[in-house]
Amino acid sequence: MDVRAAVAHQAGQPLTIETVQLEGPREGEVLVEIKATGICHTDAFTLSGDDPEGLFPAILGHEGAGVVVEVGAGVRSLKPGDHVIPLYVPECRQCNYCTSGKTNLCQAVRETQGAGLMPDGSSRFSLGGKPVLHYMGTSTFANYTVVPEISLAKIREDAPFEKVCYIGCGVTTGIGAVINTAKVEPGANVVVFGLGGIGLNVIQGARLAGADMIVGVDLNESKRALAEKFGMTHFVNPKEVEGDLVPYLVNLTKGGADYSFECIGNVKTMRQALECCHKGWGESIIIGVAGAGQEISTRPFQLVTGRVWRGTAFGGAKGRTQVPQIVDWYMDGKINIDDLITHVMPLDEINTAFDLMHEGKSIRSVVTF
Ligand code: NAD
Ligand code: AHE
Ligand code: ZN
Repeated sequence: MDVRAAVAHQAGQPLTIETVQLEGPREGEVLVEIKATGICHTDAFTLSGDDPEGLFPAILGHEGAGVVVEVGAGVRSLKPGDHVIPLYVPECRQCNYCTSGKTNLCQAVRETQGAGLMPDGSSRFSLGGKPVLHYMGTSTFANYTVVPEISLAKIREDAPFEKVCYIGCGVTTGIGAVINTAKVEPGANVVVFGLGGIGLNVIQGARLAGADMIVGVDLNESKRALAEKFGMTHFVNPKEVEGDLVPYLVNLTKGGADYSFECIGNVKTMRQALECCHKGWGESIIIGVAGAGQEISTRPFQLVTGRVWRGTAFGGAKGRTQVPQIVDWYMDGKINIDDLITHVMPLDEINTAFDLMHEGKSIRSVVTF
């Protein structure tokens, strides 16, 4: 079938809107009509050429929501008409990662997914007879996409696509990092580096968890008001701090953060996030994604003296199980998504979403089809 897609032909170039061909679902696969997709910083990161796994031409996008149109042979858990959120971290419930009880990082299709292919090693998308690659197993920058059954969370039918698509990455990543990964406890002091589409969800997660002090760190003053609305108690602009940021934050939190979260993707702020943690127990969670060749460093003494450095993907969430619950939280008014979706646009204007992100003018842009 013909589908409308934003194609990434080359690193560093804008996406082009084209009609591409999409084959139907094979065994264990599902054809989904995408109704809405968010644009995450990770899409921009891959498009920039900094992603070691970035491959072109590809159809990017990993924060979508839509409706099942057709299922391939052997698909049992979904049927046409079901509302779904595609998952870049699947949940097969059978691999030793899924059954370990220690991680959400299902590996059932990770190898082919990282190569831009479906689990059988081929692509369903093509243009002029040449394959176009999938991205993160989801490729939501197209009005139709094919996704493995294990990479789809079934959600309730009254949830608005243009809002809950954000649960496909940013919301779950931020809130999940607090609840699943850090397991922040009531009364904890939290420092959040980067108040964008992820960091603001860390802040609302910290408020849900009952954190006491929630410090937000960002170079962009315009993020302050929204962060306060979501629960930030103290704002720090590093440009306005005299001297080093780390002792400033340690002093502000009266000894250091119980938990810090890096939501930028900058290896310098990753170090600051670790080192602003409380001696003896502070834990720093890396969420931001850093480019090829970048490495983190610190004095080992920081770890010897009890600070813990951890990371999280998709907020540690097992998607088929937890995403429907997070949709319920939104529908019950327990979490706020609406105020974070600052821009909505048609697919034709998707490059504007990248511009707004780079200019620091949006939190989340959503494309509706
Ligand atoms: P964003 O662009 O919306 O937000 C980044 C924020 O960081 C902005 O507010 C910006 O002003 C601020 N910032 C930039 N440099 C700074 C600095 N030196 N000091 C302080 N603040 C600074 O991006 P996002 O969509 O929120 O994504 C954030 C990061 O998280 C990206 O690296 C993205 O790739 C990553 N990410 C990771 C996961 C995961 O599962 N681990 C999931 C989603 C996104
Ligand atoms: N491909 C990159 C890393 C990109 C990355 O870290 N992706 C996160 C999700 S970011 C969502 O916005 C992730 O889930 N990682 C786990 C995984 O298995 O990919 C690289 O550096 O190679
Ligand atoms: Zn993302």
